[in-house]
Amino acid sequence: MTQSVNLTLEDNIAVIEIANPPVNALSHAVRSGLQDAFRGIAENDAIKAIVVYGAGRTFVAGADIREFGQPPKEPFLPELINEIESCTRPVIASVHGTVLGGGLELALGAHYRIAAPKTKLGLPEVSLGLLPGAGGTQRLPRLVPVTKAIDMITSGKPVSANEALELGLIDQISGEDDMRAAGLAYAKALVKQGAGPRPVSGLPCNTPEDGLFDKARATLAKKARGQLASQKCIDAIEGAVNLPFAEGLAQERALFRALMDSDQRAALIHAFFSERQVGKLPEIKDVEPRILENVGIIGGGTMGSGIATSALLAGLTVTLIERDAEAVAKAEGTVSKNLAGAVKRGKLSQEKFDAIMAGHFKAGSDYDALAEADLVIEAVFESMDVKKEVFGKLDKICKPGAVLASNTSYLDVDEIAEITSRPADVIGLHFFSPAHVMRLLEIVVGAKTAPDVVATGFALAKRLGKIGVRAGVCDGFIGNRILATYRKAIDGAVLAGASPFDVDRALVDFGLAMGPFAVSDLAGLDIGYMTRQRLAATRDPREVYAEFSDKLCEDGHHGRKTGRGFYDYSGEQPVPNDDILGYISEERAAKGIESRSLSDQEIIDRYMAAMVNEAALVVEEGIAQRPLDVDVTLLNGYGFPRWRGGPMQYADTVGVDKILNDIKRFAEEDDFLWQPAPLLEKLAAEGKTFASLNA
Ligand code: T1G
Repeated sequence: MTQSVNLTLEDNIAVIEIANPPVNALSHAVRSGLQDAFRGIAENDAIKAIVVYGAGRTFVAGADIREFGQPPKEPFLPELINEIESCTRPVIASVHGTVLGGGLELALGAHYRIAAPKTKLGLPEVSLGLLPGAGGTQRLPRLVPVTKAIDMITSGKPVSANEALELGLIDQISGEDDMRAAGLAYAKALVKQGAGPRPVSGLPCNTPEDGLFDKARATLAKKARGQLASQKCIDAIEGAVNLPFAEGLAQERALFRALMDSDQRAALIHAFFSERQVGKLPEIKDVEPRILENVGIIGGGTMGSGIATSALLAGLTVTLIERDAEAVAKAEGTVSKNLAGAVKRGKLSQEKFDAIMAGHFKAGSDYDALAEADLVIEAVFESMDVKKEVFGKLDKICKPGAVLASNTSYLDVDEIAEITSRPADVIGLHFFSPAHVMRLLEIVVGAKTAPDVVATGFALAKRLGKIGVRAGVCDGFIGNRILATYRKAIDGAVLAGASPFDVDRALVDFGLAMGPFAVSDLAGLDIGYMTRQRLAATRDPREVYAEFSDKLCEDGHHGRKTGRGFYDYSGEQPVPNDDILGYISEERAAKGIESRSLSDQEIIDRYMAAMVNEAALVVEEGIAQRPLDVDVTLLNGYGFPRWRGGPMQYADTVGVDKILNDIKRFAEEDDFLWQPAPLLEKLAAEGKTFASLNA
């Protein structure tokens, strides 16, 4: 027996403990240990039943994802589960925590299932670009309705123990959390009743409604556009209904193997591990974060109220400061509305809502209320003068050791820090709107920011359920700096001959939730306009500057908020605002550009080459610590399609040399915008990947 699987005997019941922290993943050692245990049991007729449970915080949370991409080692999980299921004595899975993927499949291979009250059970493989490849697509529809099996497997969402009991996925909910004891008690009761093995594979598959599978395929073709895994999930489940178990299982395996070899699986697993790696930085290793209970927020606009909502949902105490009673009341209303939305979505209980509003949330206009705050986040107007005035006040009022943070989205955090007497306590915390929804938090580290203040930024991100990414100080940090460049690239595509609507369509087909021009309409064209005006004085005269967005804005069309921008929002659905085509033709003429048609692929190539090239500069300048930091930023703050893993993963997938060749191709049209980053040239010359820099 390996140390990760321990077999003991209690009277005539065999008890198997899986102990492979932190999540009891089904590593090769665990699979071997389980096989040895069951083969030993098969030799011992005195054993009347078998209990399998997990040590630590959870039963098995899945196959060991770290083994993916390596040659699989026997025993393979499907065969092991079949062997367990064929055991001649009843097998009881006694589960708790997050019973996911291969963990749930292991439990389905058992004959009986008992769960602790707070257990979550699910098959999230689709979120890794896979499908349940150890019998899950075959056994689940034999226990629950096929529509529910499709929903669980294609959404990857877990169900609670109560719902699992209602569905028949489990047989009992234990009255305790000691799952060794609960499993033993259940096993003894079964033996007493004379209950024998009850293989799920022997059950008939539930009958699906007519046309269910094709309807599901059509829905997923829209909802998970371009993604392979969810379509293959449907194929596998359909096999469970139409084929004998063994054949359905064989088909599942073939579909699983096809997905395992896909770029989408590599990208999604890259995203999974990158989001766990991104907070691991030498500069904060073993550094204790400062206390984080009492948060002050300056500014109750969309961002300030969103940040307050996020902090309150995480159980922090919040004091929000606005300039006058009217603004305070407005902010209180926004926060209350945000929290009420969380209650409606089941993310917050009514009791907790009442407690927050009764005591954890205060709003006012007196800065002195921040004297005891552990952290103050400034979220006022994006003007350096205004921010300096706020930080000057905070410096006088806040207690020693309080962390002073700015939510600025591009301004110089060092310049802000310099006007305080405590630059080591100053940091940037760039939230993304809506702040109580978006997972990304750019943690902008100034030249003098203390390591424990950086650690506090990451501790805040974790507490808020966000993903913190360390960013250096530059205009736009990581995400907005890269965005500014790929926006220039698509403006260039429009000047060359594409329409903004061609660009949006091509990039939505590429996997974006919304096209960039539609996004700028949503954000407000005046926002981008102000940024471009701010940078006008320092703009290099060699830059080919696209003016059509400015003209649209100067004509009063600021996007959704004024009813017109690149699109016209006066009807049921937004429609292209063809007036913009006039601006663009005039501009091409004025610039002497002979327009030509651009393929969707060229639009995508321009967009991605610009994004990857600027990202390479961001990495080599140390603004982002590693390429994976850029991927995590673009995935969690900018809607980059997760099944492509992020721009750096995309570049590795298509080849760094392809990106470089594209840049050289576009440089013939504009050799100022298209200048290859030295890091990109180096990697291409050495035949290396961006991933090679992620160690
Ligand atoms: N394999 C290997 N390592 C894993 C792992 C896994 N399945 N799950 C988590 N870890 C590591 C993770 O990288 C981190 O490591 C540590 O455990 C804590 O994780 C055949 C093919 C279980 C809800 O998709 O959703 O089964 O950073 O920080 O926030 O059909 O981990 O500490 O070094 O996320 O408390 C299906 C994935 C696999 C579940 C816990 N299972 N894991 O969340 O901790 S595919 C999953 C999670 C499969 C079968 C198929 C979460 C969690 P480190 P954490 P957490």
